[in-house]
Amino acid sequence: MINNKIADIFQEIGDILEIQDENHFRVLSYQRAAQVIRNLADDIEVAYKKDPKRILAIRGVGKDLFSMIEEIIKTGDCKMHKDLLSHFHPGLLDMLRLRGIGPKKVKLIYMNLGIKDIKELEEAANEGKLRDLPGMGEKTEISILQSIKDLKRYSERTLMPIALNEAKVLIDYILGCKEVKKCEYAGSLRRRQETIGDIDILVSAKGKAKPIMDHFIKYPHVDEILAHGPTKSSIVLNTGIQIDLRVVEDENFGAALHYFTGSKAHNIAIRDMAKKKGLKVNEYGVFKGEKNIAGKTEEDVFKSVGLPFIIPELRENDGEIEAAKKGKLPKSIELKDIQGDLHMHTNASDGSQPLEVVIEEAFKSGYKYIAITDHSKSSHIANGLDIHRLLTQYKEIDKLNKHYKDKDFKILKGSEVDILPDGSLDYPDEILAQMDIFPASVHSRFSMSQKEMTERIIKAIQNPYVKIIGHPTGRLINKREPYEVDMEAIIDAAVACNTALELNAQPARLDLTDKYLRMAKKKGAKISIGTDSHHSSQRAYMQYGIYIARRGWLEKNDVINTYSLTKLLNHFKK
Ligand code: DGT
Ligand code: CA
Ligand code: CA
Ligand code: ZN
Repeated sequence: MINNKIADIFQEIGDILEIQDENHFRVLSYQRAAQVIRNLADDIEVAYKKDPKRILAIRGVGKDLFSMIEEIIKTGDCKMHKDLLSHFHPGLLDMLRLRGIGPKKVKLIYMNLGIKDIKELEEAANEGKLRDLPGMGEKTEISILQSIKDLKRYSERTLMPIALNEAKVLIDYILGCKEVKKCEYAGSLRRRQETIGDIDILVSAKGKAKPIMDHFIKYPHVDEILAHGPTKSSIVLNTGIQIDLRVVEDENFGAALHYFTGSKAHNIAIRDMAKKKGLKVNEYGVFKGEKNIAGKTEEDVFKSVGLPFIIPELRENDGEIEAAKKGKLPKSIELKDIQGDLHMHTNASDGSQPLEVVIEEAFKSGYKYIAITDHSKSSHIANGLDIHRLLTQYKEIDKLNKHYKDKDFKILKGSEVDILPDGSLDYPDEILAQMDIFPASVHSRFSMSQKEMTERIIKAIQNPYVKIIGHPTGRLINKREPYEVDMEAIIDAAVACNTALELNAQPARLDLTDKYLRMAKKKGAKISIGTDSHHSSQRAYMQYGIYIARRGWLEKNDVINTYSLTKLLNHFKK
């Protein structure tokens, strides 16, 4: 319906005019029209096409607004709206999305303090600068900070691991309904994208769908029910995550799973390919004329268009279909290929468990080796180890290695060594020489220019003691942008120096990203998937690293911690 679009445009015009202190009645005319139009039951476009005069009959729509509506119907755009926006700080409109903040408050804050966006507003509220404005106080500041938090929660994409855990619990709940036959999640979550917009869940029913829908919307963690229909329902959980549930026919489950797994671009490419073979692909199946020839499983769908199964992680229409045609899909890495973890912290720095617990847990998990990599001395906040503490830890490790000697398990001496701003490392060479393997990471001075940062990291890559570069872009998803760095140059240097790059598996890092992993693979760089774990429970993060590695087209041999201990140590010897 075009109504919402028109209403949004009018609302924005009204808000901008109000912030700009325009005539009160003019402001109101846009805001009221927006409200009326949003509540109309009839589609304005349909009404207009039947008879344009019908639009003039809408309450609050006079000649001016009529011609704007006509313009939006005909061109999809509104010139006045665009002109207004082009002379306006867009951040001021974002501020309006905060609960309890209207145009009047935005104007007051902007005029008095020059605050132009939510970030500046948050800073000002934290610094107590808002409380002295007329009509505001400490309480207003607190409530503004709360609404900023809420807005972030609802507008940011959810980290894949968080969505994955939500989905697992929810699916268990859905399976608790007797009418459910199958239940699986699809969408970006199944493709293991690093962040998730919403979670798409498919179910097939043994009988009627209605009891499933009724069960679904009664999920205890529901904050809001957006839709409750016979075959599709949507809810928002109290974590802010939206869930779409669709009921599909069991005999079409595979086709639906393929369709709703996406990506959209992959679906379109498959559909076009099928068309050339005289087939039609949609969420109900693969059709030859009227006949549905493949819908039961995803394998059937791929087979019917002449392709082998393509794992969800690769379905981005980024070469996977061509590779599948040629039989050149990667033999994707799996969790069971992993032999050890080369990035782990203990409570000597900022981890939460003592050395022997970290080690025993890793041993019990079946790993063949781990590297203990506590922070180095310059990472003060993380309680980085000075040389004395480091060497004491190494003595402990020697002792523990004796204990595990006959158990096919080795503790490697390491450290997560800071790469200092000039590219040198945080310990002298004679200390580095005592380490078996370690990641070197940037933890300071993130704001360097791209040239400086690239040189800094390349210098570390060239250091003969450095075997791995930790979390190479430094980004924290939804929190901190990656630092400026020429990743192509980094990868080239890593290849030249036989230095591996890390895929840090912390949910908010997932760094390197799938795109760079693929670039690294193409250029022949090796990857170390490290959990950067600060507690044994974070061993589970390895799985997230594996998902992203699969999205980066990585195979077992691209990842050094799939190697046996001997192969790993030999790899760096030369
Ligand atoms: P998200 O939720 O933003 O993280 O990303 P997705 O990929 O989960 O997207 P979503 O939830 O909008 O839709 C789920 C899947 O449904 C999507 O991956 C592919 C399929 N799909 C949605 N819309 C279309 C469409 O217009 N055409 C085709 N071919 N597929 C679509
Ligand atoms: Ca989705
Ligand atoms: Ca969806
Ligand atoms: Zn780090």
